[in-house]
Amino acid sequence: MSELVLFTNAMSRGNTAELLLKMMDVPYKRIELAYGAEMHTKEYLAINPMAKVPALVDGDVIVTECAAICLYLADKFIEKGFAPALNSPERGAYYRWFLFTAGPIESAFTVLDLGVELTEEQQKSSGFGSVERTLATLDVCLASAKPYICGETLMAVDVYVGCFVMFLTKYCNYTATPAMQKYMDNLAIHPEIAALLAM
Ligand SMILES: N[C@@H](CCC(=O)N[C@@H](CS)C(=O)NCC(=O)O)C(=O)O
Repeated sequence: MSELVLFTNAMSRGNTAELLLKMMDVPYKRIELAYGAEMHTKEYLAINPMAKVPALVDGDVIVTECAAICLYLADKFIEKGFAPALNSPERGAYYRWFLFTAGPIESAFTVLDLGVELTEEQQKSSGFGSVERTLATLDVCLASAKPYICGETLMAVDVYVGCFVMFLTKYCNYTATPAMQKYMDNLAIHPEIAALLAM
């Protein structure tokens, strides 16, 4: 089997992919890239033309986009129990909230961070609508977690969504709703997640 190589930065979304690797107890080589020149070398641009981290290299396979990396890893090591069985009903919630977070929540995070307000007309054509609507929808998702998004077992989607809730509260001055807080408290019983939350 080829060696997994994760290109990341200690202050980046790469922490989410790395958290999943650690929780799955999968060996990998970590390459720290500094922001700026190190992400713009010819070699790294061949891996990620976006000049961003994280990126995962698995032999001839290159995966960029943090959500895609998590989905890829959870399926590659499906025996570790971080992805529902391929044809199980849990795949519905799994994909739904993974992609909701990678799309609308990621956009809301950016807009919240930049302090931009969209007009009602702009909200109609933007995929996330509004920060309020997007976060209220996330709240509905997390309020129905039992205690995790796909039920009783923590999956890669919880690692990905949990990290976003953490970013929102840490970097966007966003106050978690009671449902979000309860969900995060449940995630924090896992030592690897608790360590990241404490950083
Ligand atoms: N959509 C990408 C976003 C990646 C991203 O924006 N990475 C930031 C760090 S969190 C980065 O590498 N920024 C460096 C730059 O743009 O120069 C993902 O989810 O992986």
